[in-house]
Amino acid sequence: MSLTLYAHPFSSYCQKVLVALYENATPFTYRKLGPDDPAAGAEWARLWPMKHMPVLVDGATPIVESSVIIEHLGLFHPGPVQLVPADAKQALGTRMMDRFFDNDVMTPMQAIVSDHLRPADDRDPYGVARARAKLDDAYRWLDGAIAERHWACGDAFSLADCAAAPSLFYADWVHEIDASFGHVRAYRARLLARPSFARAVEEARPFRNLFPPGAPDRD
Ligand SMILES: N[C@@H](CCC(=O)N[C@@H](CS)C(=O)NCC(=O)O)C(=O)O
Repeated sequence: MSLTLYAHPFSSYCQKVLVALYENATPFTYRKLGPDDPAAGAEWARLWPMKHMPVLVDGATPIVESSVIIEHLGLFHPGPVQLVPADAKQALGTRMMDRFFDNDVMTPMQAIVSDHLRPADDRDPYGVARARAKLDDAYRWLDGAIAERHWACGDAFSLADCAAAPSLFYADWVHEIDASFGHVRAYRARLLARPSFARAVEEARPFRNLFPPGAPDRD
């Protein structure tokens, strides 16, 4: 069955899925969402009225939720890089780290970014301060968790690293990872050097001017 991805290159959750696709050189049709292609946007809204990206269509079946999409790819379009371990017990650890990156890094990062999109009178300094504190908690915990690991769950690149790459990439932009969290900084650098994520970052580079808080001049 042929695969079609509705996504935007600058979106963190879309990058998470793009990393999985690039890891295995999985062929797909890229329907880029944006003002240049209103037809793609209309198809996407029909496929998933919640209007979250990314959406993958496999044949005629839409699949939503980045983690589910990556699990789907592993089951129906496997490649040499197995992103979710076949062993059910080992897979639990991978899914736990995937949830950590989505819930504890991506969510507070998005809260800070979204605050910049609010009208000036409707900003939420309390929510932003809480999000910054949550990111510090996440960085602190992660620094210990990965101290002796190359990737999020050990030696093998996994679903959890697909989630980690864009979440740490953008989280560091809005709330810099303190130098005292050296393991997290080094892990983020390893993710940036991974060819699949490096490609996603390059493809997103032309959109940096759209980053609501303003993109830093690095990475
Ligand atoms: N839980 C979803 C989250 C997807 C998500 O939040 N995507 C963002 C782009 S990074 C989005 O679609 N934002 C627009 C919206 O939620 O209306 C997933 O894992 O796919």
